Amino acid sequence: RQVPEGYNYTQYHPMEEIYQWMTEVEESNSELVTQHYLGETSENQTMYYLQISQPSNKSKKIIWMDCGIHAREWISPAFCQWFVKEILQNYKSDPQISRFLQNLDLYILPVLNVDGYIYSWEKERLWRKNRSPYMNATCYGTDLNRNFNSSWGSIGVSYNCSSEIFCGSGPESEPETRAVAQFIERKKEDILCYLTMHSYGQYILTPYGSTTEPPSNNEELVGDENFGLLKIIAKFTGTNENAVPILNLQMQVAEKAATALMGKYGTSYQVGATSLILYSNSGSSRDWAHMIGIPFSYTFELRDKGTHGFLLPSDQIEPTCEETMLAVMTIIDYVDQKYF
Ligand code: PAY
Ligand code: ZN
Repeated sequence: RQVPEGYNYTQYHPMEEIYQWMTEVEESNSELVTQHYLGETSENQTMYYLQISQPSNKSKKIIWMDCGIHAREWISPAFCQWFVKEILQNYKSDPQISRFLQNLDLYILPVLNVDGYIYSWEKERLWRKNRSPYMNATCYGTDLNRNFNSSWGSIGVSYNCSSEIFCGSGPESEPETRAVAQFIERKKEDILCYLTMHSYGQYILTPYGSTTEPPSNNEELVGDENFGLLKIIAKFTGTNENAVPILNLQMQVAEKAATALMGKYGTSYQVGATSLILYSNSGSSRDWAHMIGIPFSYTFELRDKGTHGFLLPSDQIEPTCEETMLAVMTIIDYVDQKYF
C-alpha cells in the first residue's frame, strides 16, 4: 500500500509514466496527497505538483522541492519520486517525518521542464533547456535556470537563443518559469525552504550565483516588511540585524546536510555559494527564491562528479536517492525544529 503497486523507483521513467504515477500516488494516498495543476508549458503540456499534507487545523508552513528544471538531469525527477515514496511509506512509523508533517506541508514538482524532459527521452538525450521557439523557430529553448527575475541577464548567461544558457527574451519570458514564480510568489509568506534538484557535480549550492558579495543589511531581501520576514529570520538566527547571518546559517545547515549524506556511502559533497564554488550565474531559481524572502534556498547537484555525468546509470538511482534523502531530511528537520 501507499505507493503505486509495482512502480519501479530504481529506473528512469518517461514523462507519461510520471504523469500516471502522480495520478496513482494521489489515488492510493488520498488522505495525504493531492495533485494540483500548476500551469502549462510552451508546448501545452500540463505541469502538476503534489501536495503532501496531513489534515490539521493548525496553519502550516511549506517546504518546496522542484526537480527536472533541466531536461537531461534524469536523476533529479527520479529523486522527487523517491522522496515522495519515502515519505508515504514511512510517515506513520518514522518519528522524524511524523513530527515535521504536523508543522509542514511538502510541495513537490517532479518535473518542472516537461517539454525538455520529453525531448530528452525522444529526440536528444543531452537536451537541457525548455522547447520554446525563438527567431521564427530557427532556434529552440531557454535555460529555465537563467530565466528567473533575479539579476536577470547580468552574468553567466547568453542572449543567443542557440546557446545552452540562453536566458530568454526577458525575466520570466517562459511559461514554465512564470508558473513556478507566480505560485511561489503567492505562497512565499509560508514557504520556509526552497529546494531545487539538479545534476551533476555533488554540490549543495547556496545563494548567490549572481554575486560573491553578500549584500549588507537587509537589502537583499525584498518585501520583508510585508510579511515579517525579519521575524522569521530572527527565529533561525536569533538576530534582527541583517541578511548576512541567514546566508551563513544556510551554509552551516548545508554542511550538516552534506555530513549526513556522506554518512551513508561516503559520497562527498561540496557546500557553498554557487558564485564561489562553481561559477557565476544569474536568473537561477535558487537566487530568486531567496531574494523574494524564502529563508532557506538550495540547489542540489546530485551524483556524480563527471564519470557518467548526466548519464548516471540506473543502478545508481537507489544509492543516490538514499544518501540525498538524508541530506534533505537534515534540512527539513532543522527548519522544523528551529521554527516550531
Ligand atoms: O542554481 O546555481 C545554480 C545551479 C547551477 C547549475 C546551472 O544551472 O548552471 C549547474 C549545472 C546544472 O545543473 O545545470 C551543472 C551541470 C553539470 C551543467 O549542465 O553544467
Ligand atoms: Zn541543472
